[in-house]
This record gives sequence, C-alpha cells and structure tokens, in this order.
Amino acid sequence: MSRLTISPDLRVMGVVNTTPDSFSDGGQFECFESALDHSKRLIEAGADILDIGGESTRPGARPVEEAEERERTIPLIQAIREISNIPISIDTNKPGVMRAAVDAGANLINSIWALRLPGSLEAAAELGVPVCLMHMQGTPETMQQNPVYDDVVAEVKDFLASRIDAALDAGIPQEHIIADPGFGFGKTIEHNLTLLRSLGELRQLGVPILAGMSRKGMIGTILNKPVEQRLYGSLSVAVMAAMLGADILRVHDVAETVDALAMVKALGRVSS
Ligand code: 7PJ
Repeated sequence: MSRLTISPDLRVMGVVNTTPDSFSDGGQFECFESALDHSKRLIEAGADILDIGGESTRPGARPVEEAEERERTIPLIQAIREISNIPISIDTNKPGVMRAAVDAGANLINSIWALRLPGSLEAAAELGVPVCLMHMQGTPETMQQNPVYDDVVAEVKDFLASRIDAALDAGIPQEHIIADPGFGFGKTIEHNLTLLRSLGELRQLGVPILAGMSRKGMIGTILNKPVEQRLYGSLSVAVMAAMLGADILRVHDVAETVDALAMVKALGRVSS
C-alpha cells in the first residue's frame, strides 16, 4: 500500500500582488501595467488559478482603505478577463471588494480571516462563488510576536472545521469550500513544519486543501536566505505538500512549480 496521498486534481495558484509593500514581491508589481504583465506570464507558465491581492498581509502590515484596495485589484481583474478565462481568486476580507471583484469576473474568494470579519461571510454566500478559508492566530499586526499552541494540528483543524460549519450554515455548499492551514500566519517555524508533516490529517475535513509556503519566512530561516533566493526551498516544500495531500499550491514561481508538480502527478498516477 502506498503511503503517499497525491491529489488527482493538483493545481497551481499563482500569486499576483498589487501591494507596494508585499513581503514577497517588495513592490515590484506596484503599478497596473506590471501586474498585468506578470499575470500574463503566470498564465503562460501554466497557472491554474491567479490569486489577486490588494491588501498586504505581511507581519506588522497596516490595513488598507477599501477604495485603494479596489483601485489596485478591480481594473486588473477586468483586464485579465479581457484576455483569458483563467479562474481568478480575490484575496480580500472586505465585502465591498468581494462584490466588485466577482462582478468584474473573479471566481473565488480567498479570505485569510476565514470570513470572520463583519459582513464577509454573508457577502461570500450571496455571491455564490467558492471560498478559501484560512487559519490565522491573532492579526497580521501582531501574529508573529509570540504564537503559542498546545497542539497546533488539532487547533488548526478544529478552527477550520468550525469555519467550514459557519460557511455551510450561511448557505455556502461544501463543494464551494477550500481549507488552508495558513502557513506563517501566527506560527513559529516548528508550528509550520508540524503542520506540513500533518497535512494529510487536514484532508479529514472533507474539502480540498490549499497550502501557501512559497518564499515564506520558514524557508528563509532554514536556508538563511533572503526572499529572492528561496526558489529551491519553495519548490521543495511545494513537492512535499503535494505528496502529503495538498490539492492547491499557492506559489510565486509558477513555471518552476508546474514542472515540479508534473513529476508528483506522474507518481500519483503510477501509485494509484
Ligand atoms: C497566503 C494567502 C496563504 C492563502 C498570503 C505571502 C503572504 N492566502 N495570502 N494562504 N499567504 N489562502 O504570499 O507570502 O498561505 S500573503
């Protein structure tokens, strides 16, 4: 019996940041034109989904006004829709941005707050699109100060189960729900590694699992490398997550990850 769990429907979500202070892109894609160029490159590189974000969630980041978040994301979604029908995810927690984004052609709501902020669960249910519910301990301002768990896997799993229940109660169907342990969001490196090892357990939640570790601090700490030198580390953890049962990998380096995951997929076909 194979001890691997490889999703038959492994997908790559490419990150498109439109924030000047994003902790992985460093403002590189600040203006509309470069974000659109970047999106085109990710589509050509084989992304299955694009995740468009207009609010920085880096540790210590300050919240963004809704008008500014809309200005950063909505014209970009409209422009991508003119050239491609690739599924678009909007990384937001504001009901107004969710509505405008879906109206402009977004197909998925990615909520690092797991739709806990006022009005967001109702808005997502009303919009009728799939949602990604992510675990976070604390808030982006303070989450990395001193994260503490008794049992990180059990606590993340219980939290996600309760948010799945809340989504179901609000009328979001199960087949529209994705769960995410939220690597780096109120977690030490040990917490992140424990969650990665136990990713398979999260599959018991009964919904697809999204994992986002690309270029994150856990890689930087282990390799002692700055963000622009974390490609090989990011590919390694993407492959590990895929072999442990993740369904969607949220990454910056799409072309490289698509190749790495093609190898995992091939293995999945042999072992199944
Ligand atoms: C995640 C995210 C993640 C989901 C960010 C970064 C930080 N959304 N948004 N999961 N991370 N669902 O990309 O480094 O892990 S922003």
